[in-house]
Amino acid sequence: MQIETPTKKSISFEDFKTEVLKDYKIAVTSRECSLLGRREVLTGKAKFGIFGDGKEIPQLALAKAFKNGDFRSGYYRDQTFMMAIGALSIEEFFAGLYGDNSIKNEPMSAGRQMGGHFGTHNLNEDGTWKNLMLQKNSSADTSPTASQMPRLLGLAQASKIYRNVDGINAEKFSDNGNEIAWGTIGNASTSEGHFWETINAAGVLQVPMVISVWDDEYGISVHARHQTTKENISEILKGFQRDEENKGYEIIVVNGWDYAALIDAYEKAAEIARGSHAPVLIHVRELTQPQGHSTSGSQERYKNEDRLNWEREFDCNVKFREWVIQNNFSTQEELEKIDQVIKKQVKDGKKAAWIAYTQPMVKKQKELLPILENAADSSSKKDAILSLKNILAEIKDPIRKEILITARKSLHYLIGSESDAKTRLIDWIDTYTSEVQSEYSSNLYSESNCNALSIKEVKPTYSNEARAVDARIILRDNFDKIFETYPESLIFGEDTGKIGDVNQGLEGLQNKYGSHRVADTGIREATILGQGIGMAMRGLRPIAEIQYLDYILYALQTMSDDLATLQYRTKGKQKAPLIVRTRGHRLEGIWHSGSPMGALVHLLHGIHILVPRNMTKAAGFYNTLLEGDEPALVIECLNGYRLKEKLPNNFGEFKTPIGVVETIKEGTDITLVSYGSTLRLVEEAARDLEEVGIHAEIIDVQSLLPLDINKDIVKSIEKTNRLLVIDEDVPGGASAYILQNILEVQNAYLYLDSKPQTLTAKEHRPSYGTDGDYFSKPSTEDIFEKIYGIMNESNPEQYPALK
Ligand SMILES: Cc1ncc(C[n+]2csc(CCOP(=O)(O)OP(=O)(O)O)c2C)c(N)n1
Ligand SMILES: [Mg+2]
Repeated sequence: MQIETPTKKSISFEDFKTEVLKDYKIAVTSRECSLLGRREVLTGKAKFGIFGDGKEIPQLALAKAFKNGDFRSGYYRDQTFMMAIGALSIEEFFAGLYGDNSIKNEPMSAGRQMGGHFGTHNLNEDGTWKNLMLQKNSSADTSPTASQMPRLLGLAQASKIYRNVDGINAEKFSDNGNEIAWGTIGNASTSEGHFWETINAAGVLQVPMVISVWDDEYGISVHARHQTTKENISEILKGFQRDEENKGYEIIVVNGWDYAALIDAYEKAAEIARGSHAPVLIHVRELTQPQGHSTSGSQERYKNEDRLNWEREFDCNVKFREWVIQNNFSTQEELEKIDQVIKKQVKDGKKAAWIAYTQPMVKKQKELLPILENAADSSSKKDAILSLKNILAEIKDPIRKEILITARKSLHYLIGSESDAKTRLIDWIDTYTSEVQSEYSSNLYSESNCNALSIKEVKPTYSNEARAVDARIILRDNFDKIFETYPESLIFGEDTGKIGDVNQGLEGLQNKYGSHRVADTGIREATILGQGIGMAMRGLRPIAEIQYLDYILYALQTMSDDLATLQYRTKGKQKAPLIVRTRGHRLEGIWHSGSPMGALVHLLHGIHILVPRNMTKAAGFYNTLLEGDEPALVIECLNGYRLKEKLPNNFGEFKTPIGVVETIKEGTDITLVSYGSTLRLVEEAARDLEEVGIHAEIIDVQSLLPLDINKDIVKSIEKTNRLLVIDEDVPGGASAYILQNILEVQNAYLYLDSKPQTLTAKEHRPSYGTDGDYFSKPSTEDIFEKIYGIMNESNPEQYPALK
């Protein structure tokens, strides 16, 4: 018998039945995981659970349309999808719930994220790319609602680039741009700005993005009437619908319990997106939450009886089961048997995950107990240590924290005593700590051979007759060389394309390299960042341009939550070597002379933050970064484009090292540490100070994250015994961060004869008028007087008071 439903392809009844029953098993397995998962939380074995129950059936349809090379960017409801593509087993699901730190047991995030946050391994052990065309890919989830959206745009745009740009080695990433980026988002999360920004941008860019809205009418307890105009996302998006005259979206509405209709919907969406690169929105309605939002709180508090009854009836698994029986794919009895087998499988899988999670720690507990006993025997505080030991011995499945607390508290009782037993305890604590600490702290940055810090400096070279040119020319000619050398590199941003950026650092390059590689974008910083992240995750080398540093705040959430955490939250299994280019520091007014470097440093650990003092240094950073595999933010000096710099003759080759400071003036009396635009003022002040007999040494830190990896600043302080850190951030901002490093990490306090100080901008934002900077940020006179004051205090005879 041949049947026509539900796909257009005609397949035999038997084949279709096999597929339906396979789906049924996945749906039941996933549901059973959710049910048992909740129990694990209620019994205290897991802390928190957020599950995919009530969303199973649409995810099976999505998985059918999902091909190798495709990417998902979704959220915590997608366990069924992950199971359907073979990327999540029962054991792994529970390992995630327990927060197991072993990447082998918990491949999604090695216990770094809550359960329900998914991702695939896209990198080899050495940090190089796997062949992403041989697997189904999921970018690593993040918890903030809609934070998956900006990245989704870039994942989709990568296909557009691969289809339209010649010369890129796409073997591991693309087959002529046929890959779809599939997004998922909850109905309530569509209220976020990121959703709207991404939807508009994908419509403009016409990229193969299929976004599914899982609509269960709620966002935790808040009903759609508080979330969405007309309570209907597809209705209000109708203006985006494409037609004969205009490109736009294909919008599909389908009920989440209707297996056959869902398969049709996803097949149609895939055809459109793969073929024409038009984006598609699938509004999946009438979904439910059988167990409520998560394990914290119960839905009975905000759903009435009618709603709860409706949810029971329209539970997608219940409806699917009815459909399977009605269409004679199986019988009630057969399905019950399947259900029983799966219940047992899930229970067994859960047990196996618990054992795999707890056993290594039980082993350590057992190892520690006799060491504690021996230590107790050798101590006058025997009873106290034995009591700690006994408490630990009683814990059935101890976690690392409990084991280490016991060991360390016991050691505290041994202060002042000496014994072999104590030495053994100390060794055990040190070994165990160093063994496990990396499970929690590794991979914030790349640990591969091409991490940015391993790339060596290459100095710019100059011909004898080298001219001094407007500094923007140096950037332009260097970018030219970059685009010539790296076909996979591209740059985009506001005014980046046609006019070649607002300061013409890209002048003429769109004509030369085409509008896919040197591109204008809409005014939408968060998704400019997202474009970069997504494309970088698919093997391209994007440079995302944020027009001014003051506007990076729009993109900061995406940088901080997504880009900065990517390596860490996947324990090095995904990377996005995105370069973010912007310009800032002093110029004019609140929104064109910001230098919020402390704020950025604090929020962006995981991204290199580079603050070149001129355009040659900046160009050198771009060259370094393109050879590495890490994300970075490069802040060019906004007032530096028209200053003259000597024209190098090795564009594309000279490299500014990352994390290495540079001494730009030698001196013996005081060490001045600064960066960026402020440095020119520091240099001026230092020249003036020479006139009064003060010889200052000036150090340009060049990169804030990481900062002075060779600890060179302290070497200068050993000589000068005095320190002033100068910048134009607020008091306690980046200058305090630098000072903390110099005092605490580099131990400079050992060599100081004067109070180490900072000189910063005022705590308000810079005023606009022509003298706004003068009264808001440190001036040459401020710097001079501050330093003179320090010298006066140390030797009033030689440096009599200024006033
Ligand atoms: C930016 C942000 N705000 C708040 C939260 C807390 N939060 C987690 S899930 C959620 C509701 C999301 O609802 P919806 O998008 O409809 O997805 P559902 O859980 O219903 O599938 C909220 C408010 C969050 N994770 N991120
Ligand atoms: Mg919802």
